[in-house]
Amino acid sequence: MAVGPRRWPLSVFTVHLVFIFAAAGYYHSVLIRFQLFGWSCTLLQNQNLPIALGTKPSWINGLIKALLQAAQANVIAVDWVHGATAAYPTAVGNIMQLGLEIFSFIHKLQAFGMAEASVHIIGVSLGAHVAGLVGHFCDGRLGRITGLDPAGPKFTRASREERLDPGDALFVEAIHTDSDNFGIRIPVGHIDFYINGGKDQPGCPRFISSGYSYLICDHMRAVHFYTSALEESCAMVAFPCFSYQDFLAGHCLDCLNTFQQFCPTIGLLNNGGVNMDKIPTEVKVYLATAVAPPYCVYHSLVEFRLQQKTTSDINIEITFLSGNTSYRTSIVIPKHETLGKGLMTHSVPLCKVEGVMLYRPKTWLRKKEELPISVQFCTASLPVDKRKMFCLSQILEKNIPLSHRLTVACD
Ligand SMILES: [Ca+2]
Ligand SMILES: [Ca+2]
Repeated sequence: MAVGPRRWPLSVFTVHLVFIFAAAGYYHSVLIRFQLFGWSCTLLQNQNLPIALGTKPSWINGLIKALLQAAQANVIAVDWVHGATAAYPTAVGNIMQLGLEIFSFIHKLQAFGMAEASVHIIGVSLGAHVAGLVGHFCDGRLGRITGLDPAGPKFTRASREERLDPGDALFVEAIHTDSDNFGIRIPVGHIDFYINGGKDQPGCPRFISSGYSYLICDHMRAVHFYTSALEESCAMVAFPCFSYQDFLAGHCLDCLNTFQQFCPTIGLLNNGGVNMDKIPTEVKVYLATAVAPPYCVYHSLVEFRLQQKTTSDINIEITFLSGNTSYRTSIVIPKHETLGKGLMTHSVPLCKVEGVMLYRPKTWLRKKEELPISVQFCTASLPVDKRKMFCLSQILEKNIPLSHRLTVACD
């Protein structure tokens, strides 16, 4: 791989790979655990920041523990401290050799009866492209590759042979959390999860004064999401869409067209839970999350229909009430239109939401536009099944909140 001569800008990159050998063939009933110390964590030199060399990342034990609990599998962690503790372009230049070493290791395990299709490689950041190289050397016969925020710099314009791509394994998935900085922007798998749009993560610091955390929080959130998903406290289901803005606007409500029905889920389900003979490639899927573990939220469509068009935008605030917790969003019905919709996120299933409050805030408009409006409010959890939609018709007056019981049956 070509390595440019220029010094790479301030950057933090890690090369981490975790293998899962599914409980099959030679290793059936045997749990082999390789936990290697001295994991690499490279913080490139900058006047204001220290250099941390070969520090074992705090998340590695949690990820391995979650993997061992989620699957009957042999887990092998790859320590690459000497290759990764370098300036970023040097580390990038080293990944070919690392890929060959791991390929050779897999080849040796095959001699003991291990099937390539039983291998799942999880690679973090630069490690995702190492996984891609290994998969490329195996002619795409590995079972699965999971890229956790695959590195972006030097890879966005690289050839498919040089970076992770859908040809590298029977199923390739990527979880994008920092695609505006350290992560790759383009899709690189069969399914690409763009968490909260894939650029910035809720709860991560937005100012450089937060130091190290500011630099890596978005990037490393992919690891924390994945670990959380393995712990299976709740499902992280995602939905195909053109963009995150379209997803939030309620334009992408199911998986019928792209995946024939089943929506992809982060975790260890076969092919991400998608049940198709041939899974399409480079499909962007979106989901929103909470700010802290277990991160997952439920997504519901909220929509309003007016009986009559109006000559000004209608703004309506919606609040879901569940116990002492409330979830809020607002919808605009554009002037001269009758439909306005959006997405509500909440940490309990819609069937556990007890009430809904609708509110049309007061604005400085002409008297005529202050008149009560007749609306139909509807909601349904994603993926939307129109037969299970909850609807109610109301007259909304300005500045007068309306509360109503919300009764949606649990599946
Ligand atoms: Ca590749
Ligand atoms: Ca970011």
